[in-house]
Amino acid sequence: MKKSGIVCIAGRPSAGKSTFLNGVCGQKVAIVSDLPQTTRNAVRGIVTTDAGQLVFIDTPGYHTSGKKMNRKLKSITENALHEADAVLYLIDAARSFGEEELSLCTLLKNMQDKVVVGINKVDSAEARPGLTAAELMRELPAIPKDRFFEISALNKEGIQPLTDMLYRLLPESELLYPEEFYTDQPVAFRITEVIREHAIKMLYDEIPHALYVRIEDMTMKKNGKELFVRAFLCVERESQKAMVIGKGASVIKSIRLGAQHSLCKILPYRVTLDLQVRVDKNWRQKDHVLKSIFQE
Ligand SMILES: Nc1nc2c(ncn2[C@@H]2O[C@H](COP(=O)(O)OP(=O)(O)OP(=O)(O)O)[C@@H](O)[C@H]2O)c(=O)[nH]1
Ligand SMILES: [Mg+2]
Repeated sequence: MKKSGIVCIAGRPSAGKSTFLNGVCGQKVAIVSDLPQTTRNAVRGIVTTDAGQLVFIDTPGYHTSGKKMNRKLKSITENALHEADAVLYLIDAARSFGEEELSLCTLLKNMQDKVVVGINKVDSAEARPGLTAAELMRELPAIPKDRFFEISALNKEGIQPLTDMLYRLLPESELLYPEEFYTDQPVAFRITEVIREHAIKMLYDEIPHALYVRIEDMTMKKNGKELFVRAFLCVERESQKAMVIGKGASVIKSIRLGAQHSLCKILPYRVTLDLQVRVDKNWRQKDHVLKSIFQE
């Protein structure tokens, strides 16, 4: 009987969770950026091998703040932990062990038997993996010592021994998904995420958190060879709209072309985007918008 189960990837913002997910799946499953709290959903990435199936759930970076949106992000991580057979706790070894790491340790305290630790970014000159491991062992002493792995998610180094250990923690079971699946995300969601990734890159210094993407229309054309998508890039204020459009519409054009190019690489048909900017005042306070972003 093979081993199959759910592995929740947890860690503070920018620890490298989504980079790990993409590397281990060998596909672009989740969007990645330097911006803390890039991930806003429980994104599944599926790895099937001779040993069985690892169903990873990437989660939003765990961060304690009382704001409405952040409370929702935290609950996504907490719910994913509940359904997990194993937890991959990723830590950025290039940053000091701070408040955020301590709040994760509190969260994981009662499930240390399920935890495998990925000490990430060991390729970085600032990385202090020995120190990071020692601090974690002090906080979560019941995690067995053979469950610590030094990795570079970016360079895909040290991954195999870590996934071997994860398999050991999973139950014997049939595959949870057909073996050709590498994600269960609906196409419309992947499109909104890729547009948001390009928008974050272009607007990083200005308004990266103030954005969300809504799809207005999707039509398949040319016998399934081309998907036409009309989408709105939504911001909170009128003043932000001008930044997103840019001088001579140069910013919105770069976002559109960049997203279109990336989508053509990950989807099995050509994608043509019509991208417009809309103002949705104070959307982060609106329940119906948050519901649609969180796919509830
Ligand atoms: N040097 C180095 N950088 C990495 C590594 N893994 C991830 N990064 C970088 O760290 C940044 C954050 O990566 P993400 O994968 O988006 O991090 P995350 O944990 O998913 O972040 P949130 O979704 O915001 O919680 C990006 O700039 C990545 O390129 C690594 O192994 N080495
Ligand atoms: Mg992420």
